[in-house]
Amino acid sequence: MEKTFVMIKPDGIKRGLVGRIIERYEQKGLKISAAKLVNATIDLAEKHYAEHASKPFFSELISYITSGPVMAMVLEGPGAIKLARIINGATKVEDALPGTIRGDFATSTTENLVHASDSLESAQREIALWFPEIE
Ligand code: 3AN
Repeated sequence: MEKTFVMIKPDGIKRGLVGRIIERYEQKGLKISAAKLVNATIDLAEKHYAEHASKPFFSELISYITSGPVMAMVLEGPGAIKLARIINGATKVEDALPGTIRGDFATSTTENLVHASDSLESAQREIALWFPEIE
């Protein structure tokens, strides 16, 4: 069964949207195989977003993701990687369609509530990074 790494970011926790966000993955058949609240260190956040290190929004992204707890999850199911990203919606707030998590709830591109791995490689890397205790 395919696995993906999904994270509800600090704005999702602060706004009390955890239940409504998780419901969307579950109602499309994705199962939670691991979940925990994490206060990400700067080191963990920088490793997670390593591919964005040279982007102008990098420092803002790191401060945001370490500004409060995140809900880190491994979700599994057929086509889990693509499905979780479709459920999340587009990265840019103005492109995220109604019916997606970001389309319905996000109000900014930086604070866009959720993350999901974008490929099999990213999923494996991110699951190992956030859940080193999982084999
Ligand atoms: P996604 O989370 O949809 O895979 P990425 O990987 O391109 O998007 O970007 C990672 C995170 O960086 C986004 N979730 C968002 O918080 C932030 N981000 C991406 N592009 C921008 C941007 N143009 N301005 C501000 N923040 C951005």
